[in-house]
Amino acid sequence: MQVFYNEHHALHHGRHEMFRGALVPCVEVPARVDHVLQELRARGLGRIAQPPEIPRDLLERVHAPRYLRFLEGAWDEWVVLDAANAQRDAIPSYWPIRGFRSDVLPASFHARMGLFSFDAGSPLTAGTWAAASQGAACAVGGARALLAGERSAFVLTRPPGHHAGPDFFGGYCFLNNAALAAQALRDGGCARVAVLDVDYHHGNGTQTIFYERGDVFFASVHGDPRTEYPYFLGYGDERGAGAGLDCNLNLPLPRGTGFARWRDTLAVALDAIARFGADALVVSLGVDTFALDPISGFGLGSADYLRVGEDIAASALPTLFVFEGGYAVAEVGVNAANVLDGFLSRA
Ligand code: OKP
Ligand code: ZN
Repeated sequence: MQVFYNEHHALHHGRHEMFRGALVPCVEVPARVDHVLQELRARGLGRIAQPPEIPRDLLERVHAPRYLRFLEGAWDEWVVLDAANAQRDAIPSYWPIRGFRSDVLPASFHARMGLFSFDAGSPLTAGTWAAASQGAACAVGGARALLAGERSAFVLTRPPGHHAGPDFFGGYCFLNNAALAAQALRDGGCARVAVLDVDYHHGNGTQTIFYERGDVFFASVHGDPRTEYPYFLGYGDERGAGAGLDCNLNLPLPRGTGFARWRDTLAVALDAIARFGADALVVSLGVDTFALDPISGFGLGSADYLRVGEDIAASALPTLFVFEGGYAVAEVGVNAANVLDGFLSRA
């Protein structure tokens, strides 16, 4: 399996995230991806492939140009405000919620930080753009591998992507790698693409990007947003709109759900994807469904991930795995590699 590894991922290394009134150490750390790479090497599982340059017009088919311009220059703006800022990451403080204007583009950097984000837990750092844009390039490389006839590929990148929307960052995500891959597959000739999101957290960014489109189906199995992040999207009654009506399927499950019920729910998602008639599948592969994950609440065990890979392979679709969450750092490599091994054993 070709692996598009983001060798610049460690340039994004947040120091602290705002969590319920305290600045706490970031959980989305470079060691996560290092462990996955190490496990792939130990198993002889992947061949590292070079990502292509990412075309600007592809970025702009998924993200708003003014958001991309902001993200690209944000760190430099932040440091110009105060030389001491080089020692701390940028975190938003003000958001234009209901009744505020979001069409304006304030001169204030702090105002634009809020305009383009939805939480205070996703620090923007000196290397955020370099890491995120290189990660997005890896996603495009993976999509092109499928277009060239590969049955599968793995995009091993961070920061993750599935919370990033058309013009906002949050949930540790800045550019939506899975959405960019799906768009690249569409542009390369796949008429219908499905995104299956198995991360513990609802992929609100991916859902929002494709909500009114009938050419990309989004299915997600995740912690019930009534109690779980991102709280304000991911409910079962969100079915898509306009041309995208019935092309969005949310399958929320209560905190504490174990593998048997989770697997039955995955089958529901895979069934809907089969009925949609996708030509290719993008999997937002979060392994924060693991029982020991420090920020999540499902009960999957390491061996269960082999079954997850097997079940996905049974769809018989060209499949691109895009790495998302998974914060039990010591086990994240084994769990992610198990999904790929399970897939390959049936592909
Ligand atoms: C990103 B992904 C923990 C607070 C949780 C945000 C969770 C983002 C998850 N300190 N805040 O979907 O794995
Ligand atoms: Zn997650």
